[in-house]
Amino acid sequence: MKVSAMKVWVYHTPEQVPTGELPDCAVVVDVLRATTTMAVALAAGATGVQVFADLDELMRVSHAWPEAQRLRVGERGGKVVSGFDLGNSPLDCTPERVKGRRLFMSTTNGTRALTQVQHAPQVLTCALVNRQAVVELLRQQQPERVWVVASGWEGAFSLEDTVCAGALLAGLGSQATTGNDEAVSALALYQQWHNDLLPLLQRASHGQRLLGLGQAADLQFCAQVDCLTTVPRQSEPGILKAVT
Ligand code: 3SL
Repeated sequence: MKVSAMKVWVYHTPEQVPTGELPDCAVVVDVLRATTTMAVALAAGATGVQVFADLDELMRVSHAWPEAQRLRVGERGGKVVSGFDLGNSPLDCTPERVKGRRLFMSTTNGTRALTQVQHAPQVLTCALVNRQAVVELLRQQQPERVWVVASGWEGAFSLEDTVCAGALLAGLGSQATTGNDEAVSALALYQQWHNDLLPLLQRASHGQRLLGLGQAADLQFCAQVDCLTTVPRQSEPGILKAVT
């Protein structure tokens, strides 16, 4: 009997993603903080998360949505975009705030990474908080070719996204083989740091940026592993819904 194995490629930034081809499944990672916030918001009862690269387009589309059923989430440089309801902190996504609402979201890197792979047949998002839930969904579905796309920071490598890619590979274990050197190094990074994820996030350049903005509690939250069972999955290009 042929045992099918997933093959997993890791890309450190959206810019590294190959053009002209697509995987069976793309998994977008932005631990600090977009994909953590998406998982939290959907777990807390948000009806969906719609992502935008462009703030004007977000305003135009969300304007047509009933006010009581929408939240505008905007982050640039780690700060809330002026006039937006929320600024990409997972701690703001309480059920009181998000339940029954669609989040219209634009962030510096995470939403850009999603746009890069939005035409893949299946698109999921992953963070440390929902890593095991993503592992279980992949195990059930057994896509042959999986791309893990780290959001990075403005085109540069980020420790927190790569360690999460490694955590995903560690969770898949013998069900997955590595497709590129980046995947091997992501796994090695996770094996080295899996007991010290908060110190790693605090050391990471974007972690430092967020600490400088007074977001220490967000780092603590985002460093937690496997505490949510919700997987954000794209239902149509740019729109994520919860799989629980
Ligand atoms: O770059 C992004 O997409 C954001 O997650 C960055 S921040 O953590 O909200 O500053």
